[in-house]
Amino acid sequence: MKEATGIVVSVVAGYYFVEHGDKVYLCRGRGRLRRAGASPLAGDIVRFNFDKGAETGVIEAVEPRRNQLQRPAVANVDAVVVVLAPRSPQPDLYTADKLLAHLSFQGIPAVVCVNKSDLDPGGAARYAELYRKAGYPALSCSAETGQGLEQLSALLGARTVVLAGQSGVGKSKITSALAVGELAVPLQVGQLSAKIERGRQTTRQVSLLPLAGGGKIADTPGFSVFELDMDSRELHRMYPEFLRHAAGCKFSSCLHIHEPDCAVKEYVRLGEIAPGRYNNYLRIYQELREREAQRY
Ligand SMILES: Nc1nc2c(ncn2[C@@H]2O[C@H](COP(=O)(O)OP(=O)(O)OP(=O)(O)O)[C@@H](O)[C@H]2O)c(=O)[nH]1
Ligand SMILES: [Mg+2]
Ligand SMILES: [Zn+2]
Repeated sequence: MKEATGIVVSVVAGYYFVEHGDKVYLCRGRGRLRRAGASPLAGDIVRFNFDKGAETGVIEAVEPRRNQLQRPAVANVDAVVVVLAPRSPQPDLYTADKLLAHLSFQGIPAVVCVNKSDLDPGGAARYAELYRKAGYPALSCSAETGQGLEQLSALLGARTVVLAGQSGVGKSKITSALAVGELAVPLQVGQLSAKIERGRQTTRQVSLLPLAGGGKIADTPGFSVFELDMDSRELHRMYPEFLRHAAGCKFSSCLHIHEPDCAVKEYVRLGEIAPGRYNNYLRIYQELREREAQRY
């Protein structure tokens, strides 16, 4: 028996694919991990045992996580790429802004990627500029023509990233364009494939695929509505462009809504802060307020 440290690159039907060196081991987890509610996730750094020369092993322990996404369940995420398209589908900036706020609250850096630039180059550039101006790393690309993919790959570098965004924006196509090769699948998986295929019906499979810069990328299915879990008074701090100007507000507690002498509102009026971002802020704030009111 040999002990090693590896990273979980895929979870399928109760099996863990653990990458160590240039090999992937098919592992089960110790029962006590599950009983302790500490089942490994994709992205987890784990200690596992394997027999020399074997491709299978057993996960003994999971290292503490830096962070954890719920949907998809991925640990130790360095950045989430929020993918939009200028059309087909029409961009839902309200949901994008809500997701960006959520990520900021979780302390997970965001990158904005406007895909399908081939369908509307001007529109794609404008959306990318909108988010760059707000303070996010943002670019436009086309997974269809390849335009901008090198810049995206360079931006992601050695990070572990997850793609998120509306259904149909091109997350899966970007993933296959950026991933270098397939997930190295242990030979043993062939023998287990029938079982794993069955598991696929019920288990949402997450795989971290290798990126050219040494990082890893996970695709996710388009998300539906999700609830923000923060105090309404915290929301304004999730907007990088508000933070940049908030020092100019009369009140240090300014939420940039009804307060007098608000620098943020002034910058919105001047067009320095995108009115669409500000209006989505008001809308999300109102939703949080309503939820809070229902609680009491
Ligand atoms: N014209 C054009 N079409 C694209 C581009 N990227 C993806 N598509 C197409 O858009 C459709 C949806 O792409 P997917 O990659 O499946 O989208 P997705 O974001 O993974 O969607 P979900 O898995 O449903 O969340 C497919 O028909 C793709 O071929 C692009 O850059 N340009
Ligand atoms: Mg997809
Ligand atoms: Zn203000």
